Amino acid sequence: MPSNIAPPSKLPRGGVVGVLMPRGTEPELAPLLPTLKRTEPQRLAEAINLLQALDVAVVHSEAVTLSKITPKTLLGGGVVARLAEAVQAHSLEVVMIDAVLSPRQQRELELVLQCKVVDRTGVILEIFASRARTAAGKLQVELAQLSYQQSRLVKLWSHLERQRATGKTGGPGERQLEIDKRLIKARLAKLRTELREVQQTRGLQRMARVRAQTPTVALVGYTNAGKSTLFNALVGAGTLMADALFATLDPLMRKLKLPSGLEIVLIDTVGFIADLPHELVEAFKATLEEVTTADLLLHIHDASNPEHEAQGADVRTVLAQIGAADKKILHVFNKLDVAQPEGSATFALPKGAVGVSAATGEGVSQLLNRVNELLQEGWHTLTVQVAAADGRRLAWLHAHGDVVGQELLDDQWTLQVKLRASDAAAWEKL
Ligand SMILES: Nc1nc2c(ncn2[C@@H]2O[C@H](COP(=O)(O)OP(=O)(O)OP(=O)(O)O)[C@@H](O)[C@H]2O)c(=O)[nH]1
Ligand SMILES: [Mg+2]
Repeated sequence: MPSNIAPPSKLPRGGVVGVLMPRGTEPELAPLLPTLKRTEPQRLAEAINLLQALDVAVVHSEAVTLSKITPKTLLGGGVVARLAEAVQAHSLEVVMIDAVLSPRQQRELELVLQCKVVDRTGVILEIFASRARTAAGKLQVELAQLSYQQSRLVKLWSHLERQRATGKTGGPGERQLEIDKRLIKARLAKLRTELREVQQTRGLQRMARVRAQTPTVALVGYTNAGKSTLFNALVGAGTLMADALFATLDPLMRKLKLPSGLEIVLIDTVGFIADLPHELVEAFKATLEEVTTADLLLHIHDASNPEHEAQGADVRTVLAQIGAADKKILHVFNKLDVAQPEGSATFALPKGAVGVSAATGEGVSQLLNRVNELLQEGWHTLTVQVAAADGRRLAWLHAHGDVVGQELLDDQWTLQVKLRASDAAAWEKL
């Protein structure tokens, strides 16, 4: 396969990176820049934050003003020359341009700067690639990367076609593009088939059934908020239900028992990022669907990040985009151990929110209790009688509900059970 069908740009782990943040007021620049509602220093910090999620060292960063777009390199000659000096001076292996680059601009910049060049979407794709754990997740990332490249190839292609129309020739590059387009198309079709097959495996279907019966709680939040750390802390504080199926098929999903005895499925998700490229929103629909079907969302905020409010707003935007805006949400402020707002000793929690430190375990058991309460809001408490020999119905009650009281008298159990409204109705029919 030709090299330009490889992932856009592999960033070296532990590598040395520079960030360049173009800014400008030219209208034609607008579609190329992130639409973040951030101040400039915040936007630069955000770009660096993205790279740090990939364990690379950012040693040089700057904001540059573009008064016009230079088609070949996006950046003007003076900026490129200065950037080339920075590449030399800091031995940069990669330069991230916090904007949208065309494939041609990317290649041109790589030639001039003599190092890898990656744009914002490229970095985000790499973050998702590094986070994908399951077979389905990996396939989805590859799909996203390919459709990203396809859209860029198509842009380049139509550009060349315009050139041909004005009398300039396309030449061998044009033929290569045609081949690349066909290869990508074939690979995309194959990936889609593989993804369908993976999703149809019996294990995944059984897992979906278990999830449908058990309340599910999904952790969502901005990248780096501490979701995965908190996921592990919560799994440690509850009782992990040994379920090999969950462990092997999806390391980001665990079945556990809360201290009250209520069983839940806890789901970690990939972090949200402002300005999520639409290729990713599409390709990650399956991952995000976990969120739309959950009974409760824990929106994890990084209380130690001075931008946590803007990040929280971005997460709400994405939740709305995927149709999860009306979900029951508990706001959880994490990293309380390092959150130190100016002039006050403790972090001021918004009303109804819970504060935790996934690192120290502070607040984690209170969080589980709050999750328990919220999940059981609107549940019905029934008093039922079941023959002690009726193992099937007893097992059903324990699997679906929270048995809060029980008494055995003459081979007959009297149980107090909390059940979801739908389960209470199902019980009547059982
Ligand atoms: N001090 C402190 N650090 C924390 C806490 N929770 C998480 N971290 C750190 O924050 C960083 C990000 O944590 P993760 O759990 O990977 O964050 P995430 O939300 O899963 O990130 P993505 O998967 O990229 O969305 C790690 O370096 C953690 O060690 C906390 O309570 N206190
Ligand atoms: Mg994570």
